[in-house]
Amino acid sequence: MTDAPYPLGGRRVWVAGHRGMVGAALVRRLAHEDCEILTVDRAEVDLRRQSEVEDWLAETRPQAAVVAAATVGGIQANDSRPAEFIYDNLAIEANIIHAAWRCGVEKLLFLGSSCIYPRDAAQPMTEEALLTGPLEATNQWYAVAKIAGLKLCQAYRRQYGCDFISAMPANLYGPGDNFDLASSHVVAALMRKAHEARIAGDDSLAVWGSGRPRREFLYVEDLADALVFLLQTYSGEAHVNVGAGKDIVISELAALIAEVVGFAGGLTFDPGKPDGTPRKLLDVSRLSELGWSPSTGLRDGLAQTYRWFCEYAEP
Ligand code: GFB
Repeated sequence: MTDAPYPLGGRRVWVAGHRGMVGAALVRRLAHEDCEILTVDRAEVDLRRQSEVEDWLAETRPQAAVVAAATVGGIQANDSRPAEFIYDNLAIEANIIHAAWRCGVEKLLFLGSSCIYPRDAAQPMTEEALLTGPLEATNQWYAVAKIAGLKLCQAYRRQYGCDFISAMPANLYGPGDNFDLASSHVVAALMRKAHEARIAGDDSLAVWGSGRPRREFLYVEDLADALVFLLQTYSGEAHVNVGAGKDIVISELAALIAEVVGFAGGLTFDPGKPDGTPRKLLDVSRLSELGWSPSTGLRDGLAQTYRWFCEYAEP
């Protein structure tokens, strides 16, 4: 994409959070662009420490940066570790965005989440739904931090003219996901549980909550492609939703995962666990009008994720 408004060719691009599922996918995707990819390990730079972030940026001088670093987790992790979810994320994004301005980073892409929208937002959720109602209680801490990150980008754009943009993805899954049952999101959790249930010969798979909430799932390789597209082509104060364009009921997702994994037993539902937001489907018209759409269907994405799990993550 050499005729893009911001071609990456020849540029130094920092992926903050390259060990995470999103950052790692972005590094794989950026390898197809003619750019230099910069990364730094947590042991070297703690992104929650402002001076460490400033020193790193002053030394390495990237031209573009993607804020894929974050403290993330599923519904239970969000609900039980509110201080970490709000503090870590506020600190990481404030440090990176402020230092990026000071070091003259030309383009910065901040990553949020679809949980920034009100719990009862009309579906599908347009970008304009932001701050029109109360947040979902289980992840309000993370959501507030992500809203602040988006607002930081807007503020630095308005006051200093920085080309800082934000993308809000749907629920993500794919290679590199976290399969730890206490902190994982639903896809990784159910995949691991179905895998272990098949091996153990169990007759049922435990699904948290009622199974009735609906979620939209985006394959992480598709997200990485969208992020490269936005970096190169989009400049604006408005944030951009990135989604698959359709959602699925959790009970159906569980059945689909069981099928992909080859688990033939039934499903049980645990009402002791929270359902969270009833539905989270993004309106992706803005992104499709810009010219991007996803290419991986849910079944294919789940099959590829399961192959990755069996090869690299099976405990
Ligand atoms: O993926 P998940 O943890 O995140 O849960 P959220 C989605 C739905 O799947 C919820 C149900 O209704 C869960 O109750 N679920 C069923 C399970 N079985 C399981 C299971 O074994 N593990 C898990 N984790 N869920 C998170 C937010 O919300 O999504 C974050 O807390 C972030 O802030 C992230 O926005 C994308 O979609 O509910």
